[in-house]
Amino acid sequence: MLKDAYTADVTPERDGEEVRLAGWVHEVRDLGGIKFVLLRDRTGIVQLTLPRQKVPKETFEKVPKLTKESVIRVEGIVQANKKAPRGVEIIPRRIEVLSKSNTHLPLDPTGKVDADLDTRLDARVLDLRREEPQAIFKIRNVVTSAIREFLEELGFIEVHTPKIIASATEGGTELFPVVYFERDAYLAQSPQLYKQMLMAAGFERVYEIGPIFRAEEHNTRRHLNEAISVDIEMSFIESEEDVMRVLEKLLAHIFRKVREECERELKVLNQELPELEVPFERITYEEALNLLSDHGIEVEWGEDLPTEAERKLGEIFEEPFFITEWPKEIRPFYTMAKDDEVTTAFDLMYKGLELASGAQREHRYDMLVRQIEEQGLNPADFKYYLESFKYGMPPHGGWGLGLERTLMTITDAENIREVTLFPRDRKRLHP
Ligand code: AMO
Repeated sequence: MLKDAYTADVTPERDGEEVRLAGWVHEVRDLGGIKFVLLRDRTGIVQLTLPRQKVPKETFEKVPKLTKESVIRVEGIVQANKKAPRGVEIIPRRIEVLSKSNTHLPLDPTGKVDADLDTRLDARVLDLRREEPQAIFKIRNVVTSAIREFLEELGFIEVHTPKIIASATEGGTELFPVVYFERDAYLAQSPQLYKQMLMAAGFERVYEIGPIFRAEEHNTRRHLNEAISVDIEMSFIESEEDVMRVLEKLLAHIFRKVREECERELKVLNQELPELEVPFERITYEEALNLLSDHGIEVEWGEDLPTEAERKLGEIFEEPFFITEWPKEIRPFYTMAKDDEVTTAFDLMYKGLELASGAQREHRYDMLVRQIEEQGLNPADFKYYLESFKYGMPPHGGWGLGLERTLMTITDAENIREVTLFPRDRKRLHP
């Protein structure tokens, strides 16, 4: 390795020790007889101090030629110094330039010069060097680890289902067509049909953390055209309550893990995470409409909740909550109905965002075919899916949780693009 320590490992207690560090030139300050370089790596920043008398001439003379954001490697001695940032500095013996940066930067990664989101996303690689995005993506990693840990403890196994598919699952309008040899194919909007087929295959409990593709035409702050969804499917449930309980406990577990493991990152983002108490409150769709009406927002029965309504509910409920018993006409064909009007479908809401939706599924073949037809779809298009219901399909249910939306609530990001490395939206296919 070219280095044996991170900048965060350099502490006053290591006074006198020799270290080898490497990273980016954050800043250079040249005061003539004494020069300073701030060296940044993924753990933070340390000051290199070069008094003319104390460092080799060749090293001293290299400093004025260092360009910001160049990658350098440093060998030097740790020196405790109360006046230095964090009370410690490095007196370098050797500085080696591993990769010189152009002097004209499209974006200032020190964050001192404000840039709008579009400029930042255009120069995303430089933007990601900033402390805040670094914190966000470390948290994102802790979140996915927490999900795997929690679900596997409950006996779920991770699966990977196809992302090139032949038929729509969440309604036909949001599909991305792809050229698949001589046939029509699409990018998967959801692992829905496959996770259900795995219930017929006897897996009983599966989860997937994978991409979903939605040809949403509108640019909003909470939609992407490619997002990551955390999906589960679970057999032998008595009702949708069984999968809702998994979901609420998972969210509480995620928050706990991030609180425990991301103290530094939360501080960088200026966030404090609450302890989420389970069970979350549950209100029916009808109760939600009444509540909204009391607050001056009228939504007609059978309509999806508009953004404004979701936001209002986010003001009324401080904690995450479920909306249950959604009307039949606005839920997908695979949802099990409760009666002629409402279904077992639920949404998990928090901070004005829909984080997840799920339901118990219709596992009875004849009923399922009827529901496909009622939605104006052709059962023949679902031949292989439907086949799996003919030879023993247990009662089952599940949900899909948006990973980016979950991260928005944890990091308080105003825009979903902030929590996505290289977001895909209507206008953005690069970088
Ligand atoms: P749904 O379509 O509600 O349900 O998607 C599940 C969750 O995925 C997230 N999500 C998105 N995030 C960002 N950008 C998007 N364009 C986007 N679309 C969806 C949301 C949403 O709550 N098959 C069902 C799930 C199930 O019943 O198991 C489904 O896909 O957080």
